[in-house]
Amino acid sequence: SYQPTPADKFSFGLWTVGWQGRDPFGDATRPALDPVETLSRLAELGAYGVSFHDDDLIPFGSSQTEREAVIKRFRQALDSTGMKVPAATTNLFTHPVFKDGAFTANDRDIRRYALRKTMRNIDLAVELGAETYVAWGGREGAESGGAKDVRVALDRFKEAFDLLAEYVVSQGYNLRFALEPKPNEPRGDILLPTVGHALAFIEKLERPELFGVNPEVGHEQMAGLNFPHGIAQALWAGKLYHIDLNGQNGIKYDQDLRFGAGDLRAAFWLVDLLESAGWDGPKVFDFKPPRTEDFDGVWASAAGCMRNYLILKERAAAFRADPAVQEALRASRLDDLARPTLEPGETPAALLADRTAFEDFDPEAAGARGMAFEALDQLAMDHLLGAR
Ligand code: GLT
Ligand code: MN
Ligand code: MN
Ligand code: MN
Repeated sequence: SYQPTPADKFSFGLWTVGWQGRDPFGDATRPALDPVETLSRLAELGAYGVSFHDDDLIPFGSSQTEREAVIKRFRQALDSTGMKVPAATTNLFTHPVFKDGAFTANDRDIRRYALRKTMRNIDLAVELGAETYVAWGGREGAESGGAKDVRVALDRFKEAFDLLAEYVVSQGYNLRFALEPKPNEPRGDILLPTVGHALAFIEKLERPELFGVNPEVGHEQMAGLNFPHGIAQALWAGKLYHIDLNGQNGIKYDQDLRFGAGDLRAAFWLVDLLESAGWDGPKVFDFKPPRTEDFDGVWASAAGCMRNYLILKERAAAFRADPAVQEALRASRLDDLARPTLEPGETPAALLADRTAFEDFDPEAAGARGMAFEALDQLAMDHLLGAR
């Protein structure tokens, strides 16, 4: 059945269904949603949890008393709906103070403010049970070359994450950070633009074990990259700490369509990968119900994200279980790829002594062997389209 349950661990950002449809050319098309209503609507649809930016829950500029009242009411709604908060994050992009970034803003006082704002919401995230802290540096970037000394900005980025990691450790929090790459929008160019950039950056931090990535489908696709390949490399590196699922049609603005819309084949291979890798973290939808929609459309869009994941999960399982697919995988020599290229303990000298590897190797014959990938891919297509 395609009916989600909390065991499927589907989670949504409060800002997703709560998006009011404001874009650079048009005003809001929907009123604000009460986060408490969001919790009950998503729970009814079968979701597991929500994540939030500090300002999604507690409006920017709230007094301490207002803040406490909001948190108390939200916590009660979590208890009554059974919804979880697997992750949280900081809004470091909406207020004009962050127009040149937060952790890498040229202005030092703004960088210090950004750190304090983040530390404050880390405390709340941990109180509400979050084990992952997402960090999307949407305004960490530039529109012009002279405006940002990128090497120096990366020093400041590292400084910020090293401080936050030290804070988390000193507080004894069970919390890891997931850095979210995006190539552009809202800045002309954003630092850590892809999964690969973020993975390399993490290795320069003082406590790399506390940092992984939060790849978002559309963000890699905005850069023309293969999302399942990016996820595979993050998994291979042991660095997939969170994932943002949505849909995107190629290299254009960040569409944040519901999961399954956009590049459907990439979505199929992504679900196949997550399921075969045994990904047991939450499956988080970071999408925007289009501004054409009223609230019925918003909840239909949210339900569609989960339904499409479950359909693709069933289609991927059918693909893997099909004997014709297993035969086709062998014909394409996936089993051979799984075999180490060298014998156990084989040295460079031993490889040099192996005449079959070079002197007696026939590159013409090997080059003439077909790979049978088209037949394999058509089987995948048949399963995806429900034709097998
Ligand atoms: C914002 C962004 C998303 C990030 C969120 C976390 S906020 O909507 O476009 O991709 O995941 O800050
Ligand atoms: Mn995201
Ligand atoms: Mn996006
Ligand atoms: Mn977004």
